[in-house]
Amino acid sequence: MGTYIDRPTGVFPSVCSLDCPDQCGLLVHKRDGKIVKIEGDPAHPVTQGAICNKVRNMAERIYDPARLRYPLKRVGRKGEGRFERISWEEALQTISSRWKTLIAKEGAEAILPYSFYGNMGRISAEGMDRRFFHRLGASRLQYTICEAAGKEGYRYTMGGSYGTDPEDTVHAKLIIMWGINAVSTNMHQVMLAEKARKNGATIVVIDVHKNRTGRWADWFIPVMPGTDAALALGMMHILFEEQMTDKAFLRTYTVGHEELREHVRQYDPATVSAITGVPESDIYRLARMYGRTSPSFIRIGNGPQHHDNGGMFVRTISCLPALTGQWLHKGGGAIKGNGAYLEHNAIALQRPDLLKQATRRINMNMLGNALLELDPPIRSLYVYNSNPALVAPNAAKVRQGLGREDLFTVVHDLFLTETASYADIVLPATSSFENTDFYRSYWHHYVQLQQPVIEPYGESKSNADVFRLLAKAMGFEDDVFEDTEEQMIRQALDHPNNPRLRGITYEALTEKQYMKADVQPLFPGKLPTPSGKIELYSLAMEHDGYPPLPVYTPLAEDGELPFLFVPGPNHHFLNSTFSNNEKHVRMEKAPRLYMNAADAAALGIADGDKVKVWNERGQCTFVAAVGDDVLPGVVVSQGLWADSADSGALVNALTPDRLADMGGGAVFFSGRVQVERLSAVADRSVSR
Ligand SMILES: Nc1nc2c(c(=O)[nH]1)N[C@H]1C(S)=C(S)[C@@H](COP(=O)(O)OP(=O)(O)OC[C@H]3O[C@@H](n4cnc5c(=O)[nH]c(N)nc54)[C@H](O)[C@@H]3O)O[C@H]1N2
Ligand SMILES: Nc1nc2c(c(=O)[nH]1)N[C@H]1C(S)=C(S)[C@@H](COP(=O)(O)OP(=O)(O)OC[C@H]3O[C@@H](n4cnc5c(=O)[nH]c(N)nc54)[C@H](O)[C@@H]3O)O[C@H]1N2
Ligand code: SF4
Ligand SMILES: [Mo]
Repeated sequence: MGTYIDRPTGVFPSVCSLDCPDQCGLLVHKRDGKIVKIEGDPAHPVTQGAICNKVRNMAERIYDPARLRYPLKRVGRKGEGRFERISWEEALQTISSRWKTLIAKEGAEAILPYSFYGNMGRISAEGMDRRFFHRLGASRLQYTICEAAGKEGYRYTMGGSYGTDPEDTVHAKLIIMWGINAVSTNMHQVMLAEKARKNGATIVVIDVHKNRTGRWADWFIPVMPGTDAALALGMMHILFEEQMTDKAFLRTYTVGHEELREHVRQYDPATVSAITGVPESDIYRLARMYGRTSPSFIRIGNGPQHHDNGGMFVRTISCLPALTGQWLHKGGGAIKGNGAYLEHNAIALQRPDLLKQATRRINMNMLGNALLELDPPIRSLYVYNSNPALVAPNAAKVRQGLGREDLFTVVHDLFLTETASYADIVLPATSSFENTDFYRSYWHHYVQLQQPVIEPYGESKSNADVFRLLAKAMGFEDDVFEDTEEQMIRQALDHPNNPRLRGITYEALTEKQYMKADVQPLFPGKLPTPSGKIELYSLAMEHDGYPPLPVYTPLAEDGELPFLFVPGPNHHFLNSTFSNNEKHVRMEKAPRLYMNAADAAALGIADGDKVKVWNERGQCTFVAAVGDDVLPGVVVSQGLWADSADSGALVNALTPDRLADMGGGAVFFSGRVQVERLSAVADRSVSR
């Protein structure tokens, strides 16, 4: 048989490695050893052959002339981007000798690894790397940039990331997309919802921006940013008042429904309307629709939890399905994330036992602070699977930190990213198609295998290989660094604590490519909450210093500027990935600022004008998109644009780096800004 690499021409099964809930099954077409086409695998039960435009054009990224082929050392100033080719030997020698000296003088905690899920493969993202940094005794990163607040909020209510099986949502009769731009960010949930719609389902979208998803809805409900918890509490008020709750379900499977009923009396529709900007009549209509339709399904998005009150938002919304007993109806319930069903053996994979004594933890959302203010200081930063110079909040601070002359920085990536331009040493990374790894979705219930399809590009190496080499260079003799990818996959999937993975083995995956975990309905059953039930009233929250019942808390103070600024992701990039690929940038045209016509008129701004957006943290420029896609007082942008696009839209220059109410989460969407007209610009074509 041989491996896929040995066969220069053919079609090979694969999986999308990007940080996207859909985790599509792919078919990679190869001719003469090169990828010529990437399409969806029609046999994949969830993704069914459909993939996004981003990945359909992935080959252009894999073979982009700007892709890194060999290690580099910096010869220019930090951030300038001038580098010189070096050998792997020199790169590893430089890193290990700098680190050995540093550790002898200041200890290994002076070293900070910084990473995220640029590649979702578990070995690439949280496998050999963790072993290495545990053994090194480095400072530990808190992985909070994405969904930390919401995950915590959901856990308080439901005990962990357990939701509806998305494949069942075709049976739903009401689907609420709550703060999720699913057409762009979870397209297969949209495909499933379309099937439900053909069977009579209504689709409601609740968002601060009428984007692709809002336009696709049967009913779009605009809300003021950060106020959704109040809307959900208003719905609960009506559900109780109008006897639309499922009393048997509440008695059997929840704790605190009586306290909750009393508590939500204060959230009457008039009060809620004043907070959320949603008319009273719409609050009634939504609550009655929710109270009278079964099965109803809520897809809880990531957007609203990127606010100061994001944890409590998810905590609150996740109580709704219990009120009407939706968890007993096939396709009913909610999804925030489904990662807990597929939990693998992280202890075997990551080997926390290699860490001899606990080291400090550093929140990745405060990277600027960590680099500029920590005592004892961070002296060395090792970045992989992430591009913090673009994606981390308060970019000016982050870049000031990255610019420190005494900070020894190593960046491992496929491209010379904005972050890499600050590195002392840059290492070239393989793409996921060049590696062996396993993948588990945080939305559907499948585990998938990646086997290498193409040879490593130039001298590039996988994350696992680099950490093996670094371990050797550091003189670590532990045999955990000898494990192959295949062995690591076996160790990770051997997890007696999670019987749902039973039967999913390395062998079976090599044969089947994707396998569904054995997930049973949540109810009847016991949740891993302290009470075993859905916690509408949570003693654990009280213990942790939160109100035990869901509440609405206004956003934190963020100065006096008039607009709330919501800079989310866009359709053709994946966070900052693809923002440096010409084709993807062309598809996005230019960074736009969506604003309400009334606000624009007051500021003398016309559709298509160039505008400056600023606050005390920084400034950006956009093309104004004037209309009624956002409420007055709100401005929205989309996309994490590359410096190289010269767009002037480094949106994180404006975002706050304070932390959300739970989990140390990021608050990208709770910043205030001012908008100013720069010039009337000819290019009206890009404003829509
Ligand atoms: N095309 C594409 N797909 C992606 C990504 C990408 O960059 N591009 N990123 C991936 C990643 S890492 C993630 S985490 C997910 C994120 O994908 P989503 O879960 O869709 O999250 P966001 O796009 O951040 O925000 C979702 C929506 O929340 C809205 N929103 C913001 N604040 C509020 C609020 O207070 N209330 C309400 N109701 N809505 C609000 C925004 O307008 C946006 O439409 O997508 C993944 N998929
Ligand atoms: N303003 C604003 N900021 C945001 C967000 C937002 O909505 N608004 N969203 C936030 C969210 S939800 C997230 S998840 C973060 C995501 O932020 P990041 O995790 O930084 O994601 P990307 O920007 O996609 O960068 C991933 C990098 O990993 C590299 N990479 C890919 N595969 C590999 C590999 O195998 N090895 C190595 N070494 N490198 C690899 C890619 O080339 C890319 O440069 O951004 C956050 N930032
Ligand atoms: S980015 Fe998402 S939708 Fe696109 S191919 Fe990957 S998993 Fe599928
Ligand atoms: Mo994310």
